[in-house]
Amino acid sequence: MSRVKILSTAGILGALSVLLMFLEFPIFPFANFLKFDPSALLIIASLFLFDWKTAMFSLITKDLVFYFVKSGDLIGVSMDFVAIFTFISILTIFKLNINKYMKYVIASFGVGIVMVLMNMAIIPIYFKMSFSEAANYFGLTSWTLIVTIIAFNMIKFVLNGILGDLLYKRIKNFFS
Ligand code: RBF
Repeated sequence: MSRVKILSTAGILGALSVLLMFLEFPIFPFANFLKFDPSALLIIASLFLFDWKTAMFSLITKDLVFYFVKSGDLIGVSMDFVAIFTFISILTIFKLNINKYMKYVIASFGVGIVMVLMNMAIIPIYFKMSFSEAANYFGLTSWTLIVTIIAFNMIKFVLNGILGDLLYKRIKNFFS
């Protein structure tokens, strides 16, 4: 497939994933700034169909378009970007020959750890209170907020990984 075709397909996948971002909803009502949406599945399909660089192109398209079309929330979109970037990067460098679903679970846990650190840095800026004050504000302790962030990211990425893989299997012949 030519580079031009690959990049236009990647752009289309990114633009389509913006539509899926509109389906976002909080998994845990008490931490409603963490919103699940199925858009990462198209970025993951882009990774499986092509490569890391092409998937990054789809991801940048998705978050740029979503920022301008819907959210205007630079921090929220950036957090989604970092989480998906981490997931596809771990899947790319992960070379152990294990069951693919185990890979999704391990990569999602990695995303969970990275996003706990990101949330510790960003929550004080976003909510203008310390991490532990924000946890109390949501009716949680710092530890239960950490567990919530890990659980959220694991649910988001295991589901998107499975759906992205299913879509990839359905459309791969079309692109070969
Ligand atoms: N998205 C994730 O995938 N994982 C996160 O850990 C995460 N943390 C966020 C923390 C804050 C303070 C905000 C504002 C957003 C966060 N997001 C995260 C993105 C959020 O779930 C949603 O996709 C965006 O806000 C776009 O609506």
